[in-house]
Amino acid sequence: MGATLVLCKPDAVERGLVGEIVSRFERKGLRIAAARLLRIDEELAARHYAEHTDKPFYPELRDFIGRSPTLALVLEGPEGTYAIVRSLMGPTNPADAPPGTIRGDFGLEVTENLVHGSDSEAAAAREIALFFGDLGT
Ligand code: FUP
Repeated sequence: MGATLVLCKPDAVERGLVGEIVSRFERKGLRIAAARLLRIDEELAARHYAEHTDKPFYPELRDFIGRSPTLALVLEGPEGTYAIVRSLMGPTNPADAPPGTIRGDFGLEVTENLVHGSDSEAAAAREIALFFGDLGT
């Protein structure tokens, strides 16, 4: 069994693409284990994107991720679920993402890239605790 954190970012919620995105994960066979709609404030953004806070793009990323609600999900599936999720998402920059991926089908630029998925088992454990630790998932 594996689990990973997925964020449907503010652009996905604003554009009404949450159903489409979640449906793709469900049709793949992954299961929703937890979900919550929240606005990511500056403190949570800095913890979630700790490795990016010194990067030049961080202020734009922080403002974007907090501008309206995000749907956070824990998805469960086989071992390596985080990698399955990332393959369905496509590369970070939607301009490079092939058709058939979420970013390739719905995105145009790197900040507003619709979704986040943990990039390793360790990151998944850390990020699930960050977003759902208080719920005991
Ligand atoms: P990913 O793992 O695909 O979410 O990508 P990264 O961890 O490398 O980047 C995290 C977020 O930072 C991306 F979703 C978008 C944003 N970003 C930029 O806005 N500009 C960049 O040059 C790189 C990343």
